[in-house]
Amino acid sequence: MDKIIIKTGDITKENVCVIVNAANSSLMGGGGVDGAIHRAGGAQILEACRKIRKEQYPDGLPTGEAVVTTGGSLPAKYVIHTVGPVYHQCGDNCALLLASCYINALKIAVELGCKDIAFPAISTGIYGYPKEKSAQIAYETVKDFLEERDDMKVSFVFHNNKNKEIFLKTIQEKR
Ligand code: AR6
Repeated sequence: MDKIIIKTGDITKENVCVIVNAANSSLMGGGGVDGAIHRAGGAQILEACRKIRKEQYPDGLPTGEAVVTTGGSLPAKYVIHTVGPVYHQCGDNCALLLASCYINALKIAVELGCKDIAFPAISTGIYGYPKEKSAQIAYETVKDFLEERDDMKVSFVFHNNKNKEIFLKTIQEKR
């Protein structure tokens, strides 16, 4: 399916309308892809996150939800920040919460009028989601969504080849 692109790289370099950040509920930055996005995107992103916290989510962004900010100095125009589930805390809701991250981000991208979006492998780093399980959920969720929208391109951007290979292997029989 050429509406889905699977690649290795640094998501902060993606020249798309919107990239997705695997944030935490504070929206104040952190390590992993979150840290990379804030570093590369500059202070404008943090400023916008502060405003969202103050005006919309004083207690933090709940897991599975998503919000949008400027892309600051990134090539991407926007960043959608979502909070993935912490694998050892989400119990029976893990799959649903992870799928919500993807769905809510895609919905915002449509509202923004974006025709392309790039995702990192949400929750598979510090939050410990098993990569095979996350691959299945991410791929199926995006694939289902794209069945309704043939004008949208979705990239899955992996930080290294190993993670990309795990993803490809897991989804192979579903392509
Ligand atoms: N481009 C693409 N993928 C990346 C990049 C990058 N520049 N950097 C890392 N990854 P993680 P999480 C991959 O830990 O598990 C933060 O501190 C990485 O290899 O960034 O959702 C937040 O503030 C991994 O596969 O996000 C939260 O506190 C994937 O991105 C917490 O981590 C996600 O790893 C969120 O944890």
